[in-house]
Amino acid sequence: MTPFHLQGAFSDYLCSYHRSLPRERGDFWEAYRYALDGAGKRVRPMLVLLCNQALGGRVANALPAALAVEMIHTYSLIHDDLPCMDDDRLRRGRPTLHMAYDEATALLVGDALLTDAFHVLTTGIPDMPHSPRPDDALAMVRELSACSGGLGMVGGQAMDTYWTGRTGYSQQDLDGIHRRKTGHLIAASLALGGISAHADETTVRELHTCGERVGLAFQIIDDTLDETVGIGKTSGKDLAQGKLTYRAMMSRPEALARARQLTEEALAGFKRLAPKAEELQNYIAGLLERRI
Ligand code: GRG
Repeated sequence: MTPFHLQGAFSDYLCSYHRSLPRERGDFWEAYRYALDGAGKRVRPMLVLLCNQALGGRVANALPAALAVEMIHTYSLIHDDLPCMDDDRLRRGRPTLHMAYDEATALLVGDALLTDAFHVLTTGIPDMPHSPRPDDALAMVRELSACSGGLGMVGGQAMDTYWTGRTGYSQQDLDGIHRRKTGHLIAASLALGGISAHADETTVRELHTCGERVGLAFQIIDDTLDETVGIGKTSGKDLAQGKLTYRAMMSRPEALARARQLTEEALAGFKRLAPKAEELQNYIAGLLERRI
């Protein structure tokens, strides 16, 4: 399948999930739908699906994992936008969830997305139940929980919060934060793609390692985009808040060169690991050129 068709398969799957959600009194489910509806780029689900395909897997086996990583990513954005964290009013070109609803609803929707992601990962969605092999289900839960929790994304966010407004950090601190905050979920997306194609443990570990490089490159590009107006989120905020960013540490050409180098290393790894890696490689190379 081409990336276009995989995007379509993911959108259909997401729509089916939407349709299956309850309609109860109150804002909660409406806000939950609003969160999932946003015009995100769906990078992580695409990495799951493309990696699954590169390893000769079946797309139906990868869709639950693709939705699960997008749900965790969406929860992280919702919580990151809250007044107690980044206090952002704009996300994906429209009001953040706590602005469109309220803080309590945003907190609860984020909590629910995080938890429900593991349900979707292991059981699929009501219209399309999924029963992964028990060893694959266990491997996916291990990978996704480790990458999203304290040792992964949340821990990276905590380090980011610590360093905000402080000086005296090194490039190692910067890489450490972003490897966890951004890199781990992207690495998990590639690892889950591998597991859904029944790849062996060594291959999955290597997919994860290559994925961390893709994740770091993705963050570097995100930092360069912080200076751009009109990309659907508040521009220049990282700099104004004294955040630890690659742009605070190096020039734009240096940052872009680092992103290119990390991407090339990752692409070489995928070529070695996956017999049909071309679509995956092209997609990852394209992330360097993104404008949003
Ligand atoms: C609050 C638990 C918690 C974690 C927060 C991921 C994160 C950690 C915060 C989000 C803010 C941020 C800029 C994170 C860096 C990762 C990143 C570049 C997110 C944006 O991802 P895109 O560009 O977003 O894929 P879309 O909207 O396209 O899905």
